[in-house]
Amino acid sequence: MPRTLTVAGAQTGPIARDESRAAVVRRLIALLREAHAGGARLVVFPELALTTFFPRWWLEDQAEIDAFFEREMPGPDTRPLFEEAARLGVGFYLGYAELVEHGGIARRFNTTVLVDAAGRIIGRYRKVHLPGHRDFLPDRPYQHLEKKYFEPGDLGFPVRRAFDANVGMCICNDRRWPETYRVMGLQDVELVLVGYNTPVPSVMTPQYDHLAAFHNHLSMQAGAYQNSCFVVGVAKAGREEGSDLLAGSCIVAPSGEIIAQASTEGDEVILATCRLDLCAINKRTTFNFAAHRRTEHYGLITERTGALPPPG
Ligand code: ING
Repeated sequence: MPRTLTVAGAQTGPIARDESRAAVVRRLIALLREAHAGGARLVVFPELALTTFFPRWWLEDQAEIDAFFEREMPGPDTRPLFEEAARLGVGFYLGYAELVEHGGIARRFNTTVLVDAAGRIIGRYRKVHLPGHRDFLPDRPYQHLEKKYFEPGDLGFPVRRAFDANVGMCICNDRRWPETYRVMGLQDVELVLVGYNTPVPSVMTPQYDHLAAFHNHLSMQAGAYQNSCFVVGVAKAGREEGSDLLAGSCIVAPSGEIIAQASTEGDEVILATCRLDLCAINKRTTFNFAAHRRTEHYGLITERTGALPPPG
């Protein structure tokens, strides 16, 4: 009997700055119900799925900034999503801005939680790779200030057993870094869940804006293939507060093939029944890490942060 898991990507269209949490949660519940009707046992929502992508703005008033953060998960506005998911027996990945007090100090992370079919949080991940810049850049149509509003994640890239699979999570820019997938690959990950908010133009690399969709899929297909796992990438998409966000939500097989893909820039459910045993094909052969990796030559990957050119 093959081990399968039907997963849904619940792409959302834009979220307006003044859209209430309750209104957004109603949209998420509608997507969850559609995914459940399609047979999904696990639903992946985007990064920062409860609010507009506020790092596009330079904000100075801390109360205004903190209005985009959740101090509890679930809280009064998000509990209906947890309750409906538990009623339907569906698990989910939910990205949001997390504000947590550690020893009386406020910490702010770009976070996601993994929730099981009973509505319990069984995993948490905090975004490690924060793109963009920390200071106001006056010559840009909008900013990308994740380094201003969030701390780098402090939980690593854990993989846990859930939904009868080895499941890992990451967020948005993490999907562009091979280290993200390899750390999870070394934990035998079979399913990587990743939500994203990808502004186009990116304001950092206008030279590549015409390749935004290609680089999005390239990153996830490479990660899936090189670590022989499924990747579920889910966008918040569309024109959001005057800034375009890339769509292209997709589900990638361990072969690197895209097996499901969104075709709109709005709220849309994509579905795939993942045959998890397909992960074993390359885990046992091409990417049999134990048989082929030579870690004695990989030291620079963790010893050195930035690139150093050869002498001379
Ligand atoms: N967004 C973008 C992402 O990694 C970006 C930032 C865009 C980086 C384009 C490089 C090129 O998809 C977030 N939120 O990380």
